[in-house]
Amino acid sequence: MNRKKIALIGGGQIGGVLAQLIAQKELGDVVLFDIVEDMPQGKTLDIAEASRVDQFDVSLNGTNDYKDISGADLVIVTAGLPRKPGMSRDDLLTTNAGIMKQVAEAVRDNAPDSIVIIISNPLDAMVTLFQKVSGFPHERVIGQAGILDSSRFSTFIAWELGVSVKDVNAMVLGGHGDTMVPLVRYANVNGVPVMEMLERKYGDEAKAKEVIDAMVNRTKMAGGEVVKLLKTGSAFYSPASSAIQMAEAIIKDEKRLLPTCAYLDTEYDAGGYFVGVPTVLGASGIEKVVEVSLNEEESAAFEKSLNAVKGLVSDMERLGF
Ligand code: TXD
Repeated sequence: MNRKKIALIGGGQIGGVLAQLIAQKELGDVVLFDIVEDMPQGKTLDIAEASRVDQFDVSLNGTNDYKDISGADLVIVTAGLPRKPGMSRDDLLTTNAGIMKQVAEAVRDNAPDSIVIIISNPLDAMVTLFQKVSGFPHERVIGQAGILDSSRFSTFIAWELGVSVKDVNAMVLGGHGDTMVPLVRYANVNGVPVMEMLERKYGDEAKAKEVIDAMVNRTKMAGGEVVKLLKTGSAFYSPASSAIQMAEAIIKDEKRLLPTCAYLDTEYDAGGYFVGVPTVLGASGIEKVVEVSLNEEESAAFEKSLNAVKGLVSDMERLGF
């Protein structure tokens, strides 16, 4: 059987979960790369030793040598350093941009035909830098954030309405930060508008608005909420699951319509930036950018988020990347 080869660059919290999920779903053979000596080898050996229990036949290998990612079909990047106390935003940007430049060069040299999913923060800037350094076609460099943010929004809606999260459809667009844009108007439960269900639940439009605004705000702050509880590190289960949904759509050529950080040329008047929008994901990566109609308020919110991304990218350029 000609299994896909999936290279994971970064074997930390998210990288380890990615490796295990890929194995359990038998999406492909895994090569887990990290600069920490022997750590990726230990994590992949540990996961592999559960193959009988988890019933998977894919292979897992850990490495500290980029040569071992040679010929990968799909690459998922989590390499980066978390923000340390006293570290400024620019310090973090400089550090992680330096790492991403290194990673992009190594992936370009060892897996030139791969499709790349970026997870590392600051997400929209890291996707931009990876594509710039690697020179890969835009459609083969994709950021993971919108699926996570949309899943968080959907989960909060399901809890509030007491319905199965499986029936909730709610999408978040824009940059992966405080200016992200949960699209309330498009949110529904199997076609029933969420706002209609809230107004019926509370019998009051103002109360329904207050409740949905609270969920929108919780979605925007959800990353920080988990960081505050964990105290060391950030969310890693949900980002990993979100990236696996993208990996599956690409590997199985599913043509899923999913929110991802994608390159926009003329779409959404973005003019050449990577930002979170609805996209169709398939074997060639981003197969289509889906434009949805936005009302005045939504357009203003999207533009504000796009401008935040543009600011981050120009900061990165100011810092020499
Ligand atoms: O959904 C999203 N996009 C975000 C992403 C959600 C949550 C976390 N977000 C970001 O993902 C987070 O802010 C980080 O930038 C990345 C990875 O998060 P993770 O929790 O996995 O970080 P870890 O555990 O610190 O792992 C990072 C690994 C670690 O093992 C380092 O040794 C490795 O990156 N690392 C490197 N690998 C390769 N090459 C270089 N230069 C390198 N430097 C560090």
